[in-house]
Amino acid sequence: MNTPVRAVLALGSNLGARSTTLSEAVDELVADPAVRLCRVSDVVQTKPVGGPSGQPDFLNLVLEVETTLAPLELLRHCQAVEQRHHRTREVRWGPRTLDVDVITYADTTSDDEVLTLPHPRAAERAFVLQPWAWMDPQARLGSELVADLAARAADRDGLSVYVPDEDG
Ligand code: PH2
Ligand code: MG
Ligand code: MG
Repeated sequence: MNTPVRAVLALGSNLGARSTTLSEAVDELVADPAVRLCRVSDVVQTKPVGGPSGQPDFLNLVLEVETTLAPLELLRHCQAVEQRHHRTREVRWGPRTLDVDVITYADTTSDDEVLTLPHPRAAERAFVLQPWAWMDPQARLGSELVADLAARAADRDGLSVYVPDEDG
Protein backbone atom coordinates (compact mmCIF):
# COMPACT_ATOMS: atom_id res chain seq x y z
CA MET A 1 0.00 0.00 0.00
CA ASN A 2 1.17 3.54 -0.76
CA THR A 3 2.11 5.95 2.03
CA PRO A 4 -0.82 8.31 2.68
CA VAL A 5 -0.43 11.73 1.07
CA ARG A 6 -2.45 14.94 1.18
CA ALA A 7 -4.32 15.96 -1.96
CA VAL A 8 -6.55 18.94 -2.74
CA LEU A 9 -9.67 18.41 -4.85
CA ALA A 10 -11.94 21.11 -6.33
CA LEU A 11 -15.62 20.53 -7.01
CA GLY A 12 -17.99 22.55 -9.18
CA SER A 13 -21.63 22.29 -10.25
CA ASN A 14 -23.84 24.57 -12.33
CA LEU A 15 -26.71 22.29 -13.34
CA GLY A 16 -29.43 20.63 -11.28
CA ALA A 17 -29.56 20.67 -7.48
CA ARG A 18 -26.08 22.08 -7.17
CA SER A 19 -25.72 22.18 -3.39
CA THR A 20 -27.09 18.64 -2.89
CA THR A 21 -24.84 17.35 -5.66
CA LEU A 22 -21.75 18.87 -4.04
CA SER A 23 -22.47 17.48 -0.59
CA GLU A 24 -23.28 14.01 -1.97
CA ALA A 25 -20.07 14.10 -4.00
CA VAL A 26 -17.99 14.94 -0.92
CA ASP A 27 -19.56 11.98 0.89
CA GLU A 28 -18.93 9.67 -2.07
CA LEU A 29 -15.33 10.80 -2.48
CA VAL A 30 -14.50 9.96 1.14
CA ALA A 31 -16.63 6.78 1.32
CA ASP A 32 -13.65 4.93 -0.16
CA PRO A 33 -11.49 3.67 2.74
CA ALA A 34 -8.42 4.82 0.79
CA VAL A 35 -9.61 8.46 0.95
CA ARG A 36 -9.95 10.26 4.31
CA LEU A 37 -11.48 13.72 4.62
CA CYS A 38 -9.20 16.25 6.29
CA ARG A 39 -10.90 19.59 5.60
CA VAL A 40 -13.67 20.97 3.45
CA SER A 41 -14.19 24.61 2.48
CA ASP A 42 -17.29 26.73 2.56
CA VAL A 43 -19.31 26.80 -0.64
CA VAL A 44 -18.91 29.77 -2.95
CA GLN A 45 -21.20 30.90 -5.76
CA THR A 46 -19.21 31.94 -8.82
CA LYS A 47 -19.70 33.42 -12.26
CA PRO A 48 -18.76 30.98 -15.03
CA VAL A 49 -15.19 31.39 -16.30
CA GLY A 50 -14.85 30.52 -19.99
CA GLY A 51 -17.19 28.23 -21.87
CA PRO A 52 -20.43 29.17 -23.62
CA SER A 53 -22.02 32.49 -22.62
CA GLY A 54 -25.26 32.46 -20.65
CA GLN A 55 -24.53 29.32 -18.63
CA PRO A 56 -25.72 29.31 -15.00
CA ASP A 57 -23.60 30.34 -12.03
CA PHE A 58 -21.52 27.63 -10.36
CA LEU A 59 -21.26 26.48 -6.81
CA ASN A 60 -17.67 25.59 -5.98
CA LEU A 61 -15.88 24.09 -2.99
CA VAL A 62 -12.49 22.60 -2.21
CA LEU A 63 -11.53 19.71 -0.01
CA GLU A 64 -8.33 18.31 1.39
CA VAL A 65 -8.03 14.54 1.67
CA GLU A 66 -5.42 12.07 2.80
CA THR A 67 -5.19 9.17 0.40
CA THR A 68 -3.29 5.99 -0.31
CA LEU A 69 -4.48 6.06 -3.94
CA ALA A 70 -1.82 6.80 -6.55
CA PRO A 71 -2.44 10.00 -8.56
CA LEU A 72 -4.12 8.28 -11.51
CA GLU A 73 -6.19 6.11 -9.18
CA LEU A 74 -7.37 9.27 -7.44
CA LEU A 75 -8.28 10.81 -10.81
CA ARG A 76 -10.29 7.68 -11.78
CA HIS A 77 -12.04 7.79 -8.41
CA CYS A 78 -13.00 11.46 -9.00
CA GLN A 79 -14.26 10.60 -12.49
CA ALA A 80 -16.35 7.72 -11.11
CA VAL A 81 -18.03 10.15 -8.70
CA GLU A 82 -18.67 12.55 -11.63
CA GLN A 83 -20.32 9.69 -13.52
CA ARG A 84 -22.65 8.93 -10.61
CA HIS A 85 -23.98 12.44 -11.10
CA HIS A 86 -24.56 11.92 -14.82
CA ARG A 87 -21.65 14.07 -15.86
CA THR A 88 -21.34 14.41 -19.63
CA ARG A 89 -18.44 15.93 -21.53
CA GLU A 90 -19.97 17.43 -24.64
CA VAL A 91 -18.72 21.01 -24.42
CA ARG A 92 -15.36 22.05 -23.00
CA TRP A 93 -16.02 24.24 -19.95
CA GLY A 94 -19.74 23.86 -20.64
CA PRO A 95 -22.42 23.50 -17.97
CA ARG A 96 -22.09 20.38 -15.83
CA THR A 97 -23.83 18.64 -12.95
CA LEU A 98 -20.49 17.88 -11.36
CA ASP A 99 -16.81 18.50 -12.03
CA VAL A 100 -14.18 17.06 -9.69
CA ASP A 101 -10.60 18.15 -10.37
CA VAL A 102 -7.38 17.02 -8.70
CA ILE A 103 -5.61 20.28 -7.85
CA THR A 104 -2.55 19.02 -5.97
CA TYR A 105 -1.20 15.63 -4.93
CA ALA A 106 1.40 16.12 -2.20
CA ASP A 107 4.13 18.26 -3.83
CA THR A 108 4.05 16.26 -7.04
CA THR A 109 4.64 18.12 -10.28
CA SER A 110 3.83 16.37 -13.53
CA ASP A 111 3.12 17.43 -17.09
CA ASP A 112 1.42 14.14 -17.85
CA GLU A 113 -1.35 14.97 -20.31
CA VAL A 114 -3.91 12.80 -18.48
CA LEU A 115 -3.21 14.38 -15.09
CA THR A 116 -1.11 17.54 -14.97
CA LEU A 117 -0.04 18.45 -11.42
CA PRO A 118 -0.64 20.88 -9.94
CA HIS A 119 -3.82 21.52 -11.98
CA PRO A 120 -2.58 23.79 -14.82
CA ARG A 121 -5.17 26.56 -14.32
CA ALA A 122 -5.64 26.44 -10.54
CA ALA A 123 -3.20 29.30 -9.88
CA GLU A 124 -5.38 31.77 -11.81
CA ARG A 125 -8.87 30.69 -10.73
CA ALA A 126 -10.46 32.45 -7.78
CA PHE A 127 -13.26 29.86 -7.79
CA VAL A 128 -10.62 27.32 -6.66
CA LEU A 129 -8.18 29.60 -4.80
CA GLN A 130 -10.62 31.52 -2.59
CA PRO A 131 -12.41 28.56 -0.98
CA TRP A 132 -9.01 26.87 -0.64
CA ALA A 133 -7.57 29.92 1.17
CA TRP A 134 -10.58 30.03 3.50
CA MET A 135 -10.14 26.33 4.27
CA ASP A 136 -6.37 26.60 4.77
CA PRO A 137 -5.03 30.16 5.15
CA GLN A 138 -1.41 28.89 5.10
CA ALA A 139 -1.80 26.81 1.93
CA ARG A 140 0.82 27.28 -0.77
CA LEU A 141 0.72 26.54 -4.46
CA GLY A 142 4.27 26.34 -5.74
CA SER A 143 6.11 29.23 -4.08
CA GLU A 144 3.03 31.39 -3.48
CA LEU A 145 0.41 31.65 -0.77
CA VAL A 146 -2.94 30.52 -2.16
CA ALA A 147 -4.57 33.53 -0.44
CA ASP A 148 -2.26 35.91 -2.37
CA LEU A 149 -3.04 34.19 -5.66
CA ALA A 150 -6.77 34.42 -4.85
CA ALA A 151 -6.49 38.16 -4.24
CA ARG A 152 -4.95 38.65 -7.70
CA ALA A 153 -7.17 36.27 -9.71
CA ALA A 154 -9.12 37.92 -12.54
CA ASP A 155 -12.43 36.24 -11.60
CA ARG A 156 -12.33 37.21 -7.92
CA ASP A 157 -15.15 39.76 -8.24
CA GLY A 158 -17.50 37.05 -9.52
CA LEU A 159 -17.51 35.28 -6.14
CA SER A 160 -20.06 35.47 -3.36
CA VAL A 161 -20.57 33.35 -0.27
CA TYR A 162 -23.34 30.90 -1.01
CA VAL A 163 -26.62 31.16 0.92
CA PRO A 164 -28.08 27.62 0.94
CA ASP A 165 -31.77 28.55 0.35
CA GLU A 166 -30.97 29.86 -3.12
CA ASP A 167 -30.43 26.36 -4.55
CA GLY A 168 -32.81 24.86 -7.05
N1 PH2 B 1 -15.04 25.13 -14.17
C1 PH2 B 1 -14.56 25.18 -15.40
C2 PH2 B 1 -14.64 26.36 -16.26
N2 PH2 B 1 -15.25 27.48 -15.63
N3 PH2 B 1 -16.19 28.56 -13.79
C3 PH2 B 1 -16.60 28.53 -12.52
N4 PH2 B 1 -17.07 29.64 -11.96
N5 PH2 B 1 -16.53 27.41 -11.76
C4 PH2 B 1 -16.04 26.24 -12.27
O1 PH2 B 1 -15.99 25.21 -11.55
C5 PH2 B 1 -15.59 26.23 -13.61
C6 PH2 B 1 -15.68 27.43 -14.36
C7 PH2 B 1 -13.88 24.02 -15.98
O2 PH2 B 1 -13.91 22.92 -15.21
MG1 MG C 1 -12.63 21.84 -13.88
MG1 MG D 1 -12.64 18.42 -14.61
